[in-house]
Amino acid sequence: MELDGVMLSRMLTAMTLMFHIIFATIGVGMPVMIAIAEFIGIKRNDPYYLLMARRWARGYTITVAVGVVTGTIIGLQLSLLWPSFMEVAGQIIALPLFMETFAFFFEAIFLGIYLYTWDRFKGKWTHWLLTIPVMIGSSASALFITTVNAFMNTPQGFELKDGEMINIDPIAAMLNPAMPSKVLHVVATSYVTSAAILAAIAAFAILKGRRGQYEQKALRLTVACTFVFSLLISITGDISAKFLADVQPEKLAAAEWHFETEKGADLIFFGTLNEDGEIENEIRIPKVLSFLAGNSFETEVIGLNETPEDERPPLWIHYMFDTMVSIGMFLMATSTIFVLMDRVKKWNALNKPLLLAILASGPLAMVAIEAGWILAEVGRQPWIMRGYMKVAEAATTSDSVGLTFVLFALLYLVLGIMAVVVLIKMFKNSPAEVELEKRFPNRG
Ligand code: HEB
Repeated sequence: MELDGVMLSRMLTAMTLMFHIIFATIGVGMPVMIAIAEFIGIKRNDPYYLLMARRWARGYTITVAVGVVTGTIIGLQLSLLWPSFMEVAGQIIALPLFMETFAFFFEAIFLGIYLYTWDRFKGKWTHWLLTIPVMIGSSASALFITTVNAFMNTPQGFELKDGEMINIDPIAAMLNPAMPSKVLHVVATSYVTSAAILAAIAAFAILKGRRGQYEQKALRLTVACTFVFSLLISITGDISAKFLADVQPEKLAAAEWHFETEKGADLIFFGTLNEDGEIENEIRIPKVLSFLAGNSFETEVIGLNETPEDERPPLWIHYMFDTMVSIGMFLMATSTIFVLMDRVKKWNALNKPLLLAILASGPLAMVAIEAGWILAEVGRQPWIMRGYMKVAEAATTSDSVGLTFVLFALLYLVLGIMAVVVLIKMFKNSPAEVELEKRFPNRG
């Protein structure tokens, strides 16, 4: 592999996005979890849930801070690394990019008020109401930024003449065909990932022997949320697959190693390709790809061979799809088993294997987020703006990207370590039970 400017620009962008998405995902999902915990706390007058909301909100500030830094870096890198793309597309995506910033400030302002007004209002619900603009702000910024990504997949709202955009209609560009499925899937997967991460933390505490009420209630709530949200992601994932089959068939075909157009197409799970390009060692589920593409086992699914050879996405994205879907099934299975076992008094839902599975589900959900984005981004190759501009045409011609790459890698390493250390310190010095005594000394 030759490390030219384009390759280095791609690597630097990929690294930045893969780091940023961790914090962005938590940023979208966590406000919802905080709002749910505080809601239950007020409703049942239960200090444990109120404490949960407080502690989650406190941890959330750290991840928001890192998200702001990496988000700003992305903005800078876009213009520095992809100047031709920004020159052409900049005018049309400026609107959603601006609205994302606006949504972020909206969220940040109310988050600030939320954090400083615990116990300051007469009515408890007044404080809870502040979670609504925070949730709206964070989910709206996901909506706007995903709109830009959707635009890169299905650009519309302009005409291209001599390399310049004319007749620009930014609203039409935002309402592009890929937008609904992507926004739904991104928001739903952020919710499930945040729930799964909080569940993993609760499971970890219980495995370490902290079996207090606080930990058990936190575990029940977060796993129940994982269960509900995992139903949502299977619906939105299905919508995404149907969208691809319809509008971006080459991405689905590459992800599914589906080479010939046919009806009753099989779903290929894992497997390998031999030298002749034949599929081996796969798990083959008859006709299910057709069903995924169009809700009937006889739907015709367009094969990769219909795409010109130099416009085919790399075939390794298949493994990204498999990883993402397997983890989705794992999340659904563990949360369902826990919720069921927890209902039956005789059964012990707090058994070690199940707790270990819940512990694993947090990091795994984040792996699925990364796999999903790699699938979506690499699956768009070779295009930066599908049908209009290839990645190679958009990159910078500067040759100092190599050093920049190393510097940013170090920066992310330091940021990542700092975030983890601060979070651990924050909670280690104040265990839940101690904090509960301090804040709610007169409870029942
Ligand atoms: Fe996913 C992406 C499907 C699960 C995360 N996904 C995606 C796609 C598809 C899918 C088709 C592509 C789209 C485009 O590109 O447009 N999924 C799916 C399914 C499932 C899933 C079917 C099963 C249920 N996911 C999942 C999970 C997760 C995810 C579990 C995590 C948690 N994805 C994701 C992401 C992405 C994806 C992040 C990127 C974005 C978009 O949407 O694109």
